[in-house]
This record gives sequence, structure tokens and C-alpha cells, in this order.
Amino acid sequence: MIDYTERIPNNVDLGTDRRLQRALESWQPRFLNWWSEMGPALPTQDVYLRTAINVGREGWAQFGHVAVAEYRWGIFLAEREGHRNIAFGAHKGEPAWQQVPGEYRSELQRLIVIQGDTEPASVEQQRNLGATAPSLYDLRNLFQVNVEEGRHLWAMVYLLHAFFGRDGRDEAEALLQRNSGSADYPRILGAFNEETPDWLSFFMFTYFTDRDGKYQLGTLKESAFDPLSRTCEFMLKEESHHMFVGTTGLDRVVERTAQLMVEHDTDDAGPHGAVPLKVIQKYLNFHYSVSLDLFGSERSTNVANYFTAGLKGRWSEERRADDHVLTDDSAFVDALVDGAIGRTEVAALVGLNQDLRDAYIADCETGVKRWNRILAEAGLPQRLALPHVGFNRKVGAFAGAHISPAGEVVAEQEWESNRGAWLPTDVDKTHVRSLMRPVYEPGRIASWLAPPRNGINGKPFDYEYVHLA
Ligand code: BYC
Repeated sequence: MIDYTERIPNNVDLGTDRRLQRALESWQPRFLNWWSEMGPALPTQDVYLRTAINVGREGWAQFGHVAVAEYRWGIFLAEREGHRNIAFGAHKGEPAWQQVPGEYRSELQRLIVIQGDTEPASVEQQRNLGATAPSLYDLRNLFQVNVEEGRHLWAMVYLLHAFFGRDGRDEAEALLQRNSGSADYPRILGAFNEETPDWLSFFMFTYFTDRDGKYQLGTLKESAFDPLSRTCEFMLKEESHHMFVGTTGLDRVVERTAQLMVEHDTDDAGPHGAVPLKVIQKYLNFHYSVSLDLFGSERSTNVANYFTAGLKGRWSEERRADDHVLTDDSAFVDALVDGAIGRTEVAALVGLNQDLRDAYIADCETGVKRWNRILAEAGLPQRLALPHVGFNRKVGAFAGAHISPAGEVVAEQEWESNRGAWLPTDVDKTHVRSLMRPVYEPGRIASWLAPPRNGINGKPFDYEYVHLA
């Protein structure tokens, strides 16, 4: 069980390490200050939230109305039964580390800082969405995602404070100083400096960008550094709700658009108060391509070093039928070969970013299948699709190339003249924003999406999930 009598709820025996406890207790007011300045802007009395009370398989969370500013952010690591050995890399077979080995200190710290940086960034990106929530149910889900991203920040800050000394404490401060989209001090990764100005973007973000989180956390869960592995394991449990919000949110947008297309026998649901299917496709193109950039380059010596050192494994590492060392293996990765889209052979270790990205892409396809089933069931011939992996990329083999969503290399001029057909235009964004009118009455829903099939924790859709201030 998690101890909620402590100032910082935790299951890491914080009380037995007074120095660490004091250091984290002095970071806590700065976190709360950041939350009040950069967290959800909409004032509320309370929200129906889940709070982790245990890390076990059964009944790990409790639901209830909580004043958001009083949410009990804490430090929760998955319990480990027995002894764990390192599953991959040069240290394969050795016992997992409970401390950070000196030779890997800076790489490990860098990975933890990058992971930590994304968590508050997403809260900042979503800060103003409460003002335009399509229902109280959706508003509650937004706040649930936000408080848990705040908790994920706590997870990384605990590691920085507990294992990286002075440098770690400085990095924990910097996590509250960088801001999403700031010109002077931006967040580290590209996607976390983009805006999330409307709920279609929010659903796309929680579908595509949170899913990068799932895959990156999955690789860090394999880490030889056991405290990182254990914290990521528990974070993944919370993360699955965030992706549920994205998946079902987009289901409901597509469902409503399809309904109106059939009802009015038109391709364009825009004039009928919904998001046109073409605009959904453009938002999808944008969020997918920006999220692909989060996997880094197809050829990366960084990832080879992380893997060999045991810092970052592969997705489902232990289920792979190979030697888990990969020094003698090769792999094919995407590349531009003489200006054409092709593949090139590299050492398997250097190609591991693409290995992870391939698993992510296969997972993204499942959403597209769901949305296409909704269109098919409505009797519509139109379909959504993931754009080609090279489309609109800023990182890796296709950065700077001009590749259409269908996967053709085109001239820059052709790409630019099609930009508005492939990515959201100002007109599209203005239309989407015009639909974003808040609906705060229990049981009611905005015009542009269908209600959810089920409520939260067995409650009905018309439950008062949020009491506004
Ligand atoms: N933007 O060798 P390369 C989540 C940098 S999301 C800006 O190609 P590498 C969440 C890179 O840092 C998951 N810079 O790539 C979701 C490197 O810089 P240095 C977050 C970028 O290092 C929603 C240089 O370019 N967690 O949890 O193999 C809501 C060359 O890099 C970008 C992680 O990402 C970019 N997109 O892989 C809330 C896990 N891409 O070192 C939360 C930790 C690359 O030369 N991070 N660069 O100065 C990592 O594992 C790796 O750092 C990356 C990059 C996968 C991000």
C-alpha cells in the first residue's frame, strides 16, 4: 500500500532517508507553484479522479471527487518480486543495478531528463482546453490525464534527486523552468513545443503522442537500472487510460462526422456542425508525422550505446528470439537512396530506433482500422489512412525531403502547393476552433462528437464528473 500520511505519498520508504525527503519536500512547493501557473486554467471545485493507492495487479486506484490542486501527487514504483537480471546488452545476465554505475551516469541522466521533460510539457500544452470541453465526461478525462502527467514528472524527479546528486537536483529545477513553445527555453523534443489548442488536437495527441510515451516507457521498463524500470512499469499502467482517451475520443469524432455525412448525404460535415473527414485526415497526418519524429533517427549511435550499456532495451525485449546483444546482427532501415525512398543495411544496434518505431506504427494502424470500421458501418466508402513514414518529417532519413502522404518523392514546389490538402490550414483550424464551445451540463455533449459508450468507473455519462468553481 502507498503511505498517504506522508507529505509526499510514496512506496519508496522516503521517511527513512531524511536528506532525500527534505530535498523533495523543498521541490514540492515549486511543483505546486508551476501547477497553479501552468496547469489546467479552468477553475473547478472538484473533479472525479482516480488516485493510485497501490501498485499491485488488483484495485490499484481509488475514485472520488478531489479538488485538483489538492491531488496527492506521489512516488510509486512497481514492486519487484525476487531478483532481476539484466536481459540485454553487454551486461546481460548480471544482476540489475540498484545504483547508477559511474560510467553510464550522464547518459542515464539524459534519458531521464528527456522523459521527465515531456510530462509537464503536455500539461502546459493542454492548459486551456478546459474552457472548451465538449462534456463534463471529457473535461474529467482531461484533468485525469493532466494530474497523472504531473505524477509522471514526480516519478522522474524522484530518480534525479535520489540517484544523481547535485546535477540531478539542478535538472529537476530545470524541468519546471523550460516551457512548451517558449522562444528562450523550450521543451526538449519537437512535438512538445507544438500547440494543443483544440480537442481534436487533444485526441490526436493522446492517440499518437502518448503512444510514443507507451513505447519509450516500454523500452525504459527493460532498463538495467532497476528503479527506472520499476517506475516506468507503474507509469505504463496509468498511461493506458491516456491512450484510451485518444482512441475513443477519435472514435466518437469519426462516428459523429459519419452520422452527419449520411444524414445529409454529403462529403462535407463541416456546415452541419462537425469536423469534415478531410480535416480529420489532415490532423491525423500532422500528429502522426510529428510523433514519428520522437523516435529519433533511423541510424543512431545514441540508441546503440543505450542498448549495449543496458540503459534502454527493445519493446518486448524478453520475448525476442535472438541473443539480446545484437553485436553480430544487421537490420534494414528506411533511407533516401539516390533521392528515392529505399532501405539500407546497418548494424542492428544502430537501427534500434526504427525497430521501436515499427512496433509503434503497427499499433497506430489499429486505430485507423477502428475508425475505418466506423465509416464502413455507416455505409460510407471514404477511409482514413496513416501517411507514409517519410511525410512531413523533421528528424531522420526523410528530414528535409518532400514526400507526399502516399509516399512519392515530389518537387518542393509540388509539396508546397499541396500543403493545404495534406496538413491543417488556417481555415481548417478556425473551423475546428469554432466548434469548440464548452458544454458543462451533465449528460449533454457538443455537436461535433458522439457521446461515449460508457462512463468512468461504472458511472453513467450524465454523472457530475466535475463541479465547476
Ligand atoms: N526533437 O540519435 P538521434 C511521453 C535529438 S513521450 C528534438 O537521432 P536518439 C509522453 C536527440 O536528443 C516519450 N530533438 O536520436 C507523451 C539527439 O540529441 P543529442 C518521451 C531530437 O538519441 C505524451 C540528436 O537529436 N521519452 O512520454 O537515438 C504525454 C540525435 O538524435 C528529437 C523518450 O523520448 C526530436 N523529436 O533518440 C506525456 C525516452 N529526436 O543527444 C509524455 C527518452 C532526436 O545529440 N529519450 N533529437 O544532443 C530517448 O530515448 C531519445 O532521446 C530519443 C531520441 C528517442 C528521444
